[in-house]
Amino acid sequence: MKTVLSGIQPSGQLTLGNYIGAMKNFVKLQHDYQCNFMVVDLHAITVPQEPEALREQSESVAALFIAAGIDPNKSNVYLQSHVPPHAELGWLLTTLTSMGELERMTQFKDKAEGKDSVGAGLFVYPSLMAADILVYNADLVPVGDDQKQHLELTRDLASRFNHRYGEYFTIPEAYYPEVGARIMSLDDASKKMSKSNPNPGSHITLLDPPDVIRKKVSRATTDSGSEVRYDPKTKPEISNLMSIYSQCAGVPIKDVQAKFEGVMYGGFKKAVAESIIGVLEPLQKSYEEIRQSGQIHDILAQGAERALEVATRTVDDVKERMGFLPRKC
Ligand code: AQP
Repeated sequence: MKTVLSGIQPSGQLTLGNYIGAMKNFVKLQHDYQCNFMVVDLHAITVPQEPEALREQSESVAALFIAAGIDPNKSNVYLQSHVPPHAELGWLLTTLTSMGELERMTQFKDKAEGKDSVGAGLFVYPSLMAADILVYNADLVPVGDDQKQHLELTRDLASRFNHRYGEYFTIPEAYYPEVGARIMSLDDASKKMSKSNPNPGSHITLLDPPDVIRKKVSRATTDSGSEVRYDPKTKPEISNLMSIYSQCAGVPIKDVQAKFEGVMYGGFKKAVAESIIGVLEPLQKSYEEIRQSGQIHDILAQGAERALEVATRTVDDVKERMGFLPRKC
C-alpha cells in the first residue's frame, strides 16, 4: 500500500482554508493509502507560542482530525514531537540544504517581513518538513498550494540524497484539491486565509458558531459589480467565495455560476454561509464528543507508536548510508 503523509500546525484555531486545502483530502485518501496525519507542533514553535496554548491547540487539532472523519484505527494520528526521528532526520537533511534554497522560500519571506528578529527555526523549517515526508518514504502529500515550494525542495533533497548515498528515498508527489487549493482571506483576496492573521474577520475557524460564520461571510469584501461570476483575476473576492461554496456545498465550480445567475451578492453570501455551516455544524458536534470522551491521548499514543517504528528504521538506514558508526547494542 502506498503511503500518505501530511500535517497541520497547532499555531491557532484551524481555518476553513486548512480544511478545504488539506483536511478534506486527508479524509478522502485514508481509504486507499497507509496514512500518517500529524499535528506538527515542532513546526508551530518556529514562531513564539504560549506553552499552555500550544498544549490546548495540539489536542484540539488532533480532535478536529478525528471529527472531520479520519479513522484512527486506519490512519496514524499523532504529534510530531512524539516521534523524535523527525527532528533527527530534519537535522541530517538541513546539512544537505543550501542557504540559497532556504532564502528563496516565499513563506519564510512572508513570515519574516517587517520583523526585527526572526528565529533560525523559521528559516530551516522546510528541511524539517522534508524530513516529515521522507521519514516514511511517503508517495503522496495532500497540501494546499502554499506548500508547493516546500514540496519541490523535499523532492530535490530526496534526489540529492539518493545521488550521493545511493537510491533510498521515494520522490513524493503533491496532491492538491482541484478547487480551493488556496482559499483567500475574507478581508483581502490577495492574501491566503491564515489562522495566525490577527484580524478574526479575515478567516473562518472550524469552531466558529453559525452566527459568527454568517456575520463574517456577510462582511467579506466583495468586488465591484454585482454579478456572481468565477474569474479569479478580475473578481478575486467573489471567486474565492465561489470556491468556498463549491467545496462546502459539493457543487462543481462550473455549475456555481449558473446556479446564482441573477442573484445579488447579498443573496449569494447567505448561501455561502449556510453551505459552510452545513459542513461545520456536524464536525463541531463530533469534536465536542471526542474532547469530552478523553480518548484523544490514547489515539495519539497509538499513532505515535506505529509511526515511530517506521521512522526509526529510516533514520537508522540514512545514518548508516551517511557514514555514522552504529551504536553497539
Ligand atoms: N488558505 C488556505 N487554503 C488552502 N490550503 C491552506 N492551508 C493553509 N492555509 C490554506 C493548508 O493547510 C495545511 C496546514 O497548514 P499549516 O497549518 O501547517 O501551515 P500554513 O500553511 O502556514 O497554514 P496557516 O493557516 O497559514 O497557518 P499559520 O498562520 O500558522 O502560518 C497545509 O497543507 C496548507 O497548505
